[in-house]
Amino acid sequence: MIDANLNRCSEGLRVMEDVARFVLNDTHLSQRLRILRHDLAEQAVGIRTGLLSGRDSEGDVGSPGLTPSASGEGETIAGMGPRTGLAEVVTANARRAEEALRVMEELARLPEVSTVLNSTGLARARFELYTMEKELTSRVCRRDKTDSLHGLYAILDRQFLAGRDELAVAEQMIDGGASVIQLRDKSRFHADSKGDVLRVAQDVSALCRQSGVLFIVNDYVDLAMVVDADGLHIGQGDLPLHLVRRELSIDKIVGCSVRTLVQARTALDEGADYIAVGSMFPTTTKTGATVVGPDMLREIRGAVSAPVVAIGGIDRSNIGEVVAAGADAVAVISAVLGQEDVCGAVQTLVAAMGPGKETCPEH
Ligand code: TZP
Ligand code: MG
Repeated sequence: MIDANLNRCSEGLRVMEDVARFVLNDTHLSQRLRILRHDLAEQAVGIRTGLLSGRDSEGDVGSPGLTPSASGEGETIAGMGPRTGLAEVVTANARRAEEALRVMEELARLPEVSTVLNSTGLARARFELYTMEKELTSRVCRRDKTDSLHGLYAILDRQFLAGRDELAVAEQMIDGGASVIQLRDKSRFHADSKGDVLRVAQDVSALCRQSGVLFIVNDYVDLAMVVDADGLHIGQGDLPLHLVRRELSIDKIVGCSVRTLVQARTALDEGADYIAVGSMFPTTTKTGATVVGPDMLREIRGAVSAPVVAIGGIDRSNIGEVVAAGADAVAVISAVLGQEDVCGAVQTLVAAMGPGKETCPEH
């Protein structure tokens, strides 16, 4: 049992470590997982030869024999079915390692085992692993979302709809090829209008989910939570990042508006998943917006590895400039909502972003 569980645990930890290392490029997290794996191996150093001598893989009644698959297509190894994504791989392997630690912890309570395994140390390792599982799962889920932060980031600003229906406009944005839709409402919900925004947010959230488009709520963490949006976007004057992060579930992303490299670094240090740099050009949409220009975008792009969204005064005439400055995605309000043909406006902008960013409407 000790031999099997030492192997189980280090194998599970190794999978987690490799995800942190090769997928997330996270030195800190992969190092923490490696230390845990090494500490465990160290505990068993004195008994390794004895464990190997007692190993009988062929005679193990639980060895993974080949069994016919449920679908009838060939054979699978029992308990080794397909996984839906990397997050599931992380969960399965964390469980495996945690269970193995628990088994060893129980064995370490026996007098004959307590001389080689330390139950307190194993319990400590298990709790450390629970924390790392949460961190790693969160990072993998959020990375899946930020992977979609390319192309056109269309902002559905309720104050720029000129009487049009939100859901119809969102549909046109999606048809035009938008990769992300953000719901923005700066009315501060006069009187009883918060219920209206909630209904709109619910509808647009469902539409985006169905269409595979990322849905972000601007400013309001409560709305983002209630409608299960993919994430929240905040500015420099909004609730601090660590507070919104605490409220949102671990798979949600948070974007932050910045004007300078210092603000960008601070936002990312505090846990932002992406940043929006603006204003790129003069705009009348946001009062008091400071124009920082594509040069600021270029500087920030060169200094950070997180996705960078360009925003402010961007239209078909200048979108190429911000793409050339390194924008991963381009956020617009008036260039889309200022046009009667929303779908066409989005298509034009997507096409102007250049090859690789263009998409074709599916319906
Ligand atoms: N943040 C910086 S500039 C801006 C925001 C929300 C306004 C973007 O709107 P437009 O019409 O695309 O300039
Ligand atoms: Mg804000």
